[in-house]
Amino acid sequence: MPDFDKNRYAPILKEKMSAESYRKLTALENLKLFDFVGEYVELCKPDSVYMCDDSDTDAEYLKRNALKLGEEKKLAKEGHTVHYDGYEDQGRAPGATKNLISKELIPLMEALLPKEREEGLAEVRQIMDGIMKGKEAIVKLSCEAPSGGPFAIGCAQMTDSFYVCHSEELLYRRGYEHFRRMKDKERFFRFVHSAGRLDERGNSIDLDKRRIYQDLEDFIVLSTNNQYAGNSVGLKKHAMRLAIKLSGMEGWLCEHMFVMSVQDEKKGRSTIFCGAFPSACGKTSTAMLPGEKIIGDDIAYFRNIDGEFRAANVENGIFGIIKDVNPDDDPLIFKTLQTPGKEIIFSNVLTGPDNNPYWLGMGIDPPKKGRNFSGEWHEGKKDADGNQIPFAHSNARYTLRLGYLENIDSSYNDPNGVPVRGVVYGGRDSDTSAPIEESPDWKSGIILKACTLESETTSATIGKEGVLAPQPMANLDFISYPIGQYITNNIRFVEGIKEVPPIFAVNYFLRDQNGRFLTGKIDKKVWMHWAERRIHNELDAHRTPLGYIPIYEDLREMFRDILDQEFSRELYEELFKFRIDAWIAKISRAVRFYHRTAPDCPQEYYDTWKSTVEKLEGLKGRFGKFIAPGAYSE
Ligand code: SPV
Ligand code: MN
Repeated sequence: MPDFDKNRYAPILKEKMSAESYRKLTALENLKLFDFVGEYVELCKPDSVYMCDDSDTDAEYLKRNALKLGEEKKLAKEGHTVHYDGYEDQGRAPGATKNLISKELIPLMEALLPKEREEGLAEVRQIMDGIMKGKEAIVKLSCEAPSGGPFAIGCAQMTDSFYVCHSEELLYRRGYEHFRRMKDKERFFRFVHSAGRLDERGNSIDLDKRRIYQDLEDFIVLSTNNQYAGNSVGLKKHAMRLAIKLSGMEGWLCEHMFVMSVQDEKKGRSTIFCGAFPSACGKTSTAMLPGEKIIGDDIAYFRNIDGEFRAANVENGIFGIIKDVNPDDDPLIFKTLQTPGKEIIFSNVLTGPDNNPYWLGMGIDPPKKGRNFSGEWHEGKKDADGNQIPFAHSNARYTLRLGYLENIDSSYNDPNGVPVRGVVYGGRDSDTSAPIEESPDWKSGIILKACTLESETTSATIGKEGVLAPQPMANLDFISYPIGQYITNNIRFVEGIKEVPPIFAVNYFLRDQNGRFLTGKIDKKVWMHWAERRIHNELDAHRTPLGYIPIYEDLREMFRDILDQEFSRELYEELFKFRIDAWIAKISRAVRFYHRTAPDCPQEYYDTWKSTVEKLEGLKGRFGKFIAPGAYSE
């Protein structure tokens, strides 16, 4: 047991912590944790410090204080609360986010929010000096992925926001007991967050001093003057950036992926998929497809365990986009969100005069006034630039425990993770990629599908929406070591894997000339079942220059079987024609992107992109601009 009484932080911690909190901290016998708490209490100067353990009493304390301090307000239904982030704090803030790295690495990481480490630390530490004055700091321990297995990582959060801790309580597994079992030497992630000075609505005032700085050498994240969960909740995207760095060092992967299982009830088969989609591109709704089972909707760790490709869901809950959650498109989530007695945090929705939450695309007419992310709101309210303020924000969210969902997969808590049989990459483009295409092999899937993934920007990050942006592996916002090396690690991950899962590329956003979506929202269920049956070698496919697509008759039958819908050959031909020019343009954009952002990208990958473009150019002579499904062979 370390002699904590002789530690330089003992006096300050004893002064600011109750005897019980101090006992809980020292009982873990973890000097690194003690020093972490001491160092940041000394710097941030909270009035008091509360140490949580895994008890329900402490979980209640967090909830109660979030309400008492006004960070959350009770809604009409029991257990439901609403939280508001500031008007300019409604999404992740890439402009304020930096990966702190050594000078030598900066030229290799220009597109990855780099900042020289010492300089960044000095800057943010200055902002943090005294930032918690007048407040209580909470120390909450959690565990990413189920404790007791190879995936688990301990996490220590210190914050002055009870909302942040309450969110972590819903989204992650409690970790005090995990820390008790952890040896003193074991690495864990650390996060310090402060919402900073608050206005009368309880929102961060000093947004000019908003910083989200990842120290990738010391595995610690310092986040100031913000509240939106993607900026404040340490275990979410901060931990993800740290985990990506760690996985790169240790030879595993941390991906921006859901984990779900497709159910073939007739055959009694459950097949696990992981899927990467940039924010707001259909990830949660794929993971939550009716009739299938969910394991996680946002972040997955992959490990090779005895030659098996296994994944663990890092989280224990969902921080999901609420826009368009309605009884038709997301029946399961909609039902859960309407159920009293579940502990759910709604954020940045409209609170109506009836004290119920309303959101965009809910399928219900909202009240004409209430409270929203702009404060008191009434229909027609305008912002400072004269633009109408919508009744709810398009990045409004819900936070709930996975365990509330009827469709949770029973394996979601397995410390050894689950065996992955298929990997999906989903982009968002209106005129290039087919609804589903299987790659011929893992490497080609990574280089031609995952690396060329693009998305139109969405409201999940602050900035202009609707701009086509490269999104390698849907992970660009979180990759924390040079991209070339990251691609190589993705390719090499399957070395030694006995059964390498096929890679499928999906796109739910193809449009016709009038801008209308060509596919229905529920059609993704058919694409996923097609992938499932391909994995089990039950279906043939047509060859394309980049992979395999479904045969019309198979889809017609599956649309009937699964959705009770007719699927016309005409629509099939339109959806699955191979768009040669669009693909050449897409690959060329990727090449320009890697030239600009990944000086360490191996020549071999450029050679693949170049030869693919040449091959496609050559096909134009034979086919024209489009290749009809079935017309191509190798
Ligand atoms: C995403 O935007 O990818 C999310 C929500 O999962 S956030 O926590 O903001 O990153
Ligand atoms: Mn995400």
